[in-house]
Amino acid sequence: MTIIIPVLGDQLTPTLPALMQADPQNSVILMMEVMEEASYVPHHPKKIAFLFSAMRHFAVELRDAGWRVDYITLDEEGNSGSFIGEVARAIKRHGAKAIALTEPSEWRVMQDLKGWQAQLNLPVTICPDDRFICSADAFAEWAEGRKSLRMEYFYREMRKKTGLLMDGDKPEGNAWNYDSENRKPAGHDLFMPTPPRFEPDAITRDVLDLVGARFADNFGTLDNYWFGATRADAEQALDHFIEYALAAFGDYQDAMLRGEKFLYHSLLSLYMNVGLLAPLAVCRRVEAAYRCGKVPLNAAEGFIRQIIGWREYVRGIYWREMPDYVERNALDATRDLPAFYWSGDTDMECLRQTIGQTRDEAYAHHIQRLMVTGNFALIAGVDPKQLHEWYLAVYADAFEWVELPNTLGMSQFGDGGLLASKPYASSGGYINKMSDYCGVCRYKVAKKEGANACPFNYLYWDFIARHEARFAKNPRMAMMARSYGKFEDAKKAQIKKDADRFLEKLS
Ligand code: FAD
Ligand code: DLZ
Ligand code: SF4
Repeated sequence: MTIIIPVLGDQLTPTLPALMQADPQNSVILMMEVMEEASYVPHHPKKIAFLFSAMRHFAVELRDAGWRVDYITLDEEGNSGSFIGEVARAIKRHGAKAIALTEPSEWRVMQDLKGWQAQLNLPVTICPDDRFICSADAFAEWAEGRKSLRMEYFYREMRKKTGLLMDGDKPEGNAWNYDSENRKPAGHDLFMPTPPRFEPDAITRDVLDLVGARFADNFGTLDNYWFGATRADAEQALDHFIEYALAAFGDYQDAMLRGEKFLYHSLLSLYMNVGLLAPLAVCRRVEAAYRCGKVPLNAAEGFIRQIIGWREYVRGIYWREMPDYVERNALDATRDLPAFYWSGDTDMECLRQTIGQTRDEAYAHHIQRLMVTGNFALIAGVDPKQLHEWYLAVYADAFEWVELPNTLGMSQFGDGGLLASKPYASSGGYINKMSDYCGVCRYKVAKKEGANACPFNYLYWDFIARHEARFAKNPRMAMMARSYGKFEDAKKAQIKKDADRFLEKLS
């Protein structure tokens, strides 16, 4: 009896549960490039190219390991454009009697898949995805009955569970979190590691031609394509990060510099998110680098926290809160996403830099996403769903399970504080402290009012004003609400005037 095993674009792991329980003799692995997935948001061409190239290389890896792989390219004649359409065609081609696959990472695809059995009239087995440290059920159990779901407490559980950076039952160095040491601004005199570039091979070149021809109108450039495509490439990127960047990762995690797109960041999210690197194995390598004295504790702890803490935590939130999570808009923000998010055409240097490098690389680091593009949208009152669709489209590592809680929850406070204890809103002062953007900006970061003042300055207070009553009840925002309340009427009126003028021009 032939069984079809669909392997989706972010399931590029040889030990995938659906593969582990299959017999290669009677299985056909089905991999599909389909328009439905390639266009549910207008993905950055580099993201599509990365997915297709990694998928095609994985098909080679599977065939070399003895599997039969049926690979459908996007331009193949008869490609129906959808997962179910391609599974139906494959059933006919192979006379298959059953389907088995690993659960998809996104709600949208899971819902679709639940209808397959009835629509295809064949048994469909869905295996749980074991590539995470905390399953969705275990997260729900942890969350059950808690008044607050702060990541920090979840993270401590994950440290205990994995034993990472533990000294018996105590945290290494006697503290769980070294974030306070991780806020140094960077300068151009620092040595910046250059991330490894992977020259496109014949497979990737074919993909680049295809994507260039089919997705030329999408935001983003294919030029200077450098992403890896295989497990070996991803391992090399990890080695490089540990060798050259990890030691300073903690110190400069929040820094931003003009022209320096990567600083000491790992650029590993895209490989982990598609299954080319196992998150726990990555963390064990980082811990080993600390244990042998190669990197300091604040770097290793800071990095491991992002993965076994934030990455696992946002996935737990996603599966617990979907499907209505995507519709939440606690701050009633309704402004359309400004057009410059799709062009980079703005005279605010911080946004110009961040959106420009997003267009060029399908990458921006966490603080650029959170405190530049996210912060601006938050204080300008942009509709969180529109912003979510932008983030989902423009980053090579963007999959809804990780992107949505980060955007809607952490960055936009759209869930009303389920994920973040306070909105990540700031005036220009924070950006000025952590970057060198403001020095060359047409706006003056030190100016609070008038046409030349940094827009983040008056938009920040306008944001506080719009939500004064709500923030007065939030222990972490009450001080700002009180400060605003004490402003003289003339100052309040000026903030409103500047914000209205700016926002009117924006729309
Ligand atoms: P590093 O800075 O080197 O961090 C190491 C690793 O930690 C990352 O590779 C990633 O796997 C993990 N990590 C760090 N922060 C987070 C976080 N907040 N949530 C989950 N994992 C984290 N990350 C994605 O993988 N996909 C997304 O679509 C995505 N969208 C985001 C949207 C917004 C608005 C924000 C604020 C953050 C988003 N993040 C997303 C989290 C984070 O910005 C990226 O993981 C990180 O920038 C990826 O670059 P890196 O690999 O160089 O990370
Ligand atoms: C992101 C993406 C894109 C652009 N294209 C495909 C594709 O053509 N085929 C595929 O299997 N996967 C693709 N992906 C990744 C999927 O969107 C991802 O695997 C699912 O969303 C998981 O729920
Ligand atoms: Fe951004 Fe304001 Fe600084 Fe300009 S002055 S770069 S707008 S924070």
